[in-house]
Amino acid sequence: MDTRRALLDALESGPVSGPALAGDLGVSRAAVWKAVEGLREEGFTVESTEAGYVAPDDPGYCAAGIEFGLDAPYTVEYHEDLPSTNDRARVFAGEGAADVVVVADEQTGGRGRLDREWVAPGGGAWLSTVIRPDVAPAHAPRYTLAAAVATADACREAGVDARIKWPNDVLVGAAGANERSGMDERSGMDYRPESDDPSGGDGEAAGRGGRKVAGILTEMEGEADRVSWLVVGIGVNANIDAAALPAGATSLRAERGDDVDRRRFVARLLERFAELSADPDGILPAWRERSDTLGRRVRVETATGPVVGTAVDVEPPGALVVDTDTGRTRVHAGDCEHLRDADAV
Ligand code: BT5
Repeated sequence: MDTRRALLDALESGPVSGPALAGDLGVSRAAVWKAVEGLREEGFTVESTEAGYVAPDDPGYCAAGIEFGLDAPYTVEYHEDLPSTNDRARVFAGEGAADVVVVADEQTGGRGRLDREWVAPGGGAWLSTVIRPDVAPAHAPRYTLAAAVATADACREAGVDARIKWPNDVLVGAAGANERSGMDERSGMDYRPESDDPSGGDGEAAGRGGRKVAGILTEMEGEADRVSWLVVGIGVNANIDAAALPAGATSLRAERGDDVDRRRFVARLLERFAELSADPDGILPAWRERSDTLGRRVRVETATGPVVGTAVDVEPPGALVVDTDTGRTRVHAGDCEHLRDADAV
C-alpha cells in the first residue's frame, strides 16, 4: 500500500503520529510529511495538532476526500473539469490500470450512448470506473445494471426515491413497478437470446412516468472469451438546477430542495457498485426490485425495428424480456420508452 493511502486509512481512526506511521510503514518521516502535503494540495486539509495529524472535519469533494473512509478497492482521480471522465478512464484502461475511478466536477464533452450529448455542468457527480472483471464479454451488461442499482441506492440514501428504467436510466417520480401487474410473469425463461441488436433509436430524456436523474454509459474492450477492461461511466445530476438540464431531466438538488454531500454520495455509490460487482448473482434480483420498467407497457427501439409489449423480466446478462402480440422476445439493446399507464395491462 502506498504511503498516501496508508495515511488516509490511519487518519480514519484518530490522530496519526508522523514518526509512528513512518515506523509502521518502514518509510522515512519525510515521506509521511510529503504524503500529508500531497493530501493538502488535493484539497484534503490535514491538520497538525500536538497529538499528531488529524483528518479535516469536512474532507471535501476531492480524490482524497472520496477515498477517505471508502469501503471499496478504488483509487480516485479528481478533476475540476474534463471533456469526459469516460475518455480519461479509457486512457487508464489502455495503460493497464484497474479499479481506478475518474471523477470530475464538470464535463465539457460528456457523452451518452450512441454519441449523444450528456449535459454535465459543475455540481454534478460525473464519474467513470475502470474495472477488469474476469468474465466473457457477453456478461458485460451486468455491470451496467449493477451501476444502475448502485446509483438508485445512493439516490435513495440521499432521500430521493429513484427507480431504474431499462437498461440504464435512473428516474425519479415514476410509479413503482410493484404497484403494477406483470411482476410475476417470469415463468418459462430459457435464457436463450432471440434477438441481439445493437443500440438504436433516438433517445428521449426521460420516457414516460419519470424524470431522468442519472444515466450510465459502459464501454468495453475484450477478446473473444474475456473482457479486457470495462469503463462504467455514471452521471448523476447532483447539485444542479433543473433549469440547466434538458427537458425531462431532474437533479438531486431539485428533488431534495437542498444540496447533497457529493463526497458521501459518490463514496456510497462506489461501495454499492463494488459490493454488487463482487456478487454477480445478486445483481439481477436487485435490479428487478428497483425496476420501473417491469410490468409496464414498453416500446423499445432496436436496430431492427420497434418491439412493443409488456416488459416482464430482465434475464442474464441484462436482456429485457417483452411479451408482444406475437409472443415473447428478448431485447439486448435499444432505447426503451414507457407507454402510457392507460395502455398498461
Ligand atoms: C446516457 O445516455 O444516459 C448515459 C449518460 C452517461 C453520462 C456519464 S457522466 C460520466 C461519464 N462520462 C461521460 O462522458 N459519460 C458518462 P443516453 O441513454 O443515450 O441518454 C442521453 C440523452 O439523455 C440525451 O440525448 C438527452 O436527451 C438526455 N440528457 C442529456 N444530458 C442529460 C442530463 N444531464 N440529465 C438527464 N438527461 C440528459
